[in-house]
Amino acid sequence: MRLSICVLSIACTFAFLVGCAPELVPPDGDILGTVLGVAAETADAPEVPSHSGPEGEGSAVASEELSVTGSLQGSGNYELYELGSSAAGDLWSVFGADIFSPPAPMVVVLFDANHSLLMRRVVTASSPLEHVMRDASSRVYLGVTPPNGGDGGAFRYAVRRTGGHAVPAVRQQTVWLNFGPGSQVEVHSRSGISFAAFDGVMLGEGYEGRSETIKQAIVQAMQEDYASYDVVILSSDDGPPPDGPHSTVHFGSSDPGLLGLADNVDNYNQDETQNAVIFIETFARFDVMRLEPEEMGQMVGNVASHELGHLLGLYHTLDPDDIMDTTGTAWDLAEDQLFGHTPLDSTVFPFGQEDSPGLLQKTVGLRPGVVVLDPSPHTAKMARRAMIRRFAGEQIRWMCGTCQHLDDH
Ligand SMILES: [Ca+2]
Ligand SMILES: [Ca+2]
Ligand SMILES: [Zn+2]
Repeated sequence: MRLSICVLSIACTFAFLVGCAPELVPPDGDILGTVLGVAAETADAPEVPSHSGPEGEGSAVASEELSVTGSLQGSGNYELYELGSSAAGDLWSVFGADIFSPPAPMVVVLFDANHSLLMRRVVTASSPLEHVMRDASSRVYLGVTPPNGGDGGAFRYAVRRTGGHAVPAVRQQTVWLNFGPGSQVEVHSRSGISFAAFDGVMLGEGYEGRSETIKQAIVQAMQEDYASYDVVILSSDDGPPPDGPHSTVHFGSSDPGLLGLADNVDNYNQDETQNAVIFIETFARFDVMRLEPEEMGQMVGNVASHELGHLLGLYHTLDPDDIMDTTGTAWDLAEDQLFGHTPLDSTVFPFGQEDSPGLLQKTVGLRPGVVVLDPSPHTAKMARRAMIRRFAGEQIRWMCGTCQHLDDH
């Protein structure tokens, strides 16, 4: 097997990929990284010279098994290595080599040719990253960055590609929405939480007697968000939990800092029997917005779709119109959000995107009857909203003469 590699060694807070993908250079960004473009065609190719950046260094060797070595410290710093093309059924394995004592845990990711996230893992000496390619990709990139709250440090990884593995089949997911009471519900390895059945008044006094309207809006929002995918969403109002394997989204309780919580980010939905909770009472803080019951239901539904997204393998993104976003305002959260193809939140990786529709399609598959996923309406809607947001922001600045003539006399 031959691997053709191109090393992109970048370790700067605002560095972006150049050379192989010049379109990614932001119009006003600084290009601080240096690119080493090397095509090593044979297993005995010479070692690629290492690049010493201002805050990191890295190198890679082409063979059946690549060795990737570097050092990174501080959040926002990362390195990218181009690993060449890859076929569906290729298994990529990234092992931490135990040469440092102890080796620093680092976030290791794989991106496809579109810089969309394929897999993410905190790699340590005992915890490798493994990923079977669902689709062929003309390029695969390996990314390394220090973990959140971690210092980073030196790393050396063995990167192995072996072909011919079975592509994991897509698998339907059943989800039960529990609006009833909960007893000792365990989520994200927290101690069990108990709560009473959902009631609109938990969201604020203005929602007293509006429980049914709000619940319907929650269920409708979630069913819309997952309408293209093979996800069956059932409500406790329609019956008891299904007999077969299912995940549960609970609606109850409160948390001082959270709207929702999921067991984990379950890459490609390895576990069909997980829990998430939507902290209904926390939403009472939005009572001041005087949202209609339908709007409040939309807001809760966005969060529920977000937590279910984690249970199906989705990470945080940076687009207030996207369901996996965490950066928007409460007003953004009260509007209809969508699964989109959007930039990753920097806490996931400081580069790249998440193609949520693509990942859901590869994980649970399309709903029977949906033949081809057409993301264009979603993409167009997001683009339109982004344009409106920019337009509104500019209008407000233009109309404020005080700011423009603040120091005139
Ligand atoms: Ca899961
Ligand atoms: Ca929606
Ligand atoms: Zn989240």
